[in-house]
Amino acid sequence: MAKTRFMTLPRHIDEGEKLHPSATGELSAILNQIGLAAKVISLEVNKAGLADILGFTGDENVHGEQVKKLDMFAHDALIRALDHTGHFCVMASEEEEDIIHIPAKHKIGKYVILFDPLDGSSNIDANVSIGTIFSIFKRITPDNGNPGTMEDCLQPGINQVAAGYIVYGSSTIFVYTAGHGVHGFTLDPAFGEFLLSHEDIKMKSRGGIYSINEGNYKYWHPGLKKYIKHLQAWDNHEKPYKSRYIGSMVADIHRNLLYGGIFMYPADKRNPNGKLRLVYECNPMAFIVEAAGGKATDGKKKRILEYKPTELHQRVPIYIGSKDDIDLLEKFIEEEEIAVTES
Ligand code: AHM
Ligand code: MG
Repeated sequence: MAKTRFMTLPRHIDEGEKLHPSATGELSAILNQIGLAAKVISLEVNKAGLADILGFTGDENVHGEQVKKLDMFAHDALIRALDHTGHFCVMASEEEEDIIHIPAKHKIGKYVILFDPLDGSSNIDANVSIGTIFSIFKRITPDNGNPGTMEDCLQPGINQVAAGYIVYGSSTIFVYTAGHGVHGFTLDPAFGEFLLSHEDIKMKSRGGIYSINEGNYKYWHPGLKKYIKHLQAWDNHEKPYKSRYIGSMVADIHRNLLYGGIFMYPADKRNPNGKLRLVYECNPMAFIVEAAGGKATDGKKKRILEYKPTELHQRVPIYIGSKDDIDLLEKFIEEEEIAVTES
């Protein structure tokens, strides 16, 4: 009989840290706290829509408390799970304009966290998968007990020490990497524990799925238009690529990570920097996908992880997924640019 491993998220993180004698256990503690926030958010996401039926929408819930929008609920849950731990010197959230300081009553630590509390939130009302994304760095300002600064938050993605996401879908799944291997844990709602379900995820070098908002076709780079036509043509492959686009980056990339494929949010004529945010969305997803053997660039051969952010809410074009798919896309873009320069 196969042995039941009961590899919970805390145990897995703990065992991972034991492999590094210099580890202090801090990163484990951080990831565990994020797991806790994820359970709280997951419960609330599962109740989405019930508020109307139970008649407590409007300004106050049954307890006389303000009813929060789900994305603000997720934002608050993460801050409350993390700000008192003594591990962080500063935080930043896609839901807040400026950096978030650690309250003066709590110890200041050596880590920095940036997060998108609920990505794809326009999908909530339709019961479509959404997610939380996080990115962790060590501070670069002196670790002397002083609060962290904007400089700590604007580090290139290559400096990340860990990153992860949680998808609230048909089940809730927590995926993280601390740089070596990407691991996924599914929440067992009966135990309230994340259990190892996807060990050491490796991305196929070539996939069969492309994910992009094709409604923007008219505004695309001509090389991108040709690339998509190439994927759709029968004569170029055994069969055409499948088009799959949820409209939640975290869920789209999670699927492609497991099945192989390419996700794109390009620059176009209307949005020269695309739509997605470098520090909250692109950096952590790029760190995870690269750790699984995939690739993430801006379509012009620059790694997402090598961008030096200049502002917190900066956007960047992104092509992310199976390595050979990204290479081919870049070839199409490059060829078209050469053709334009030569004409
Ligand atoms: P959000 O952070 O406001 O939820 O926006 C980000 C989301 C991504 O999850 C998704 O990939 C993208 O927006 C979809 O945008 P579009 O509707 O333009 O295709
Ligand atoms: Mg988002």
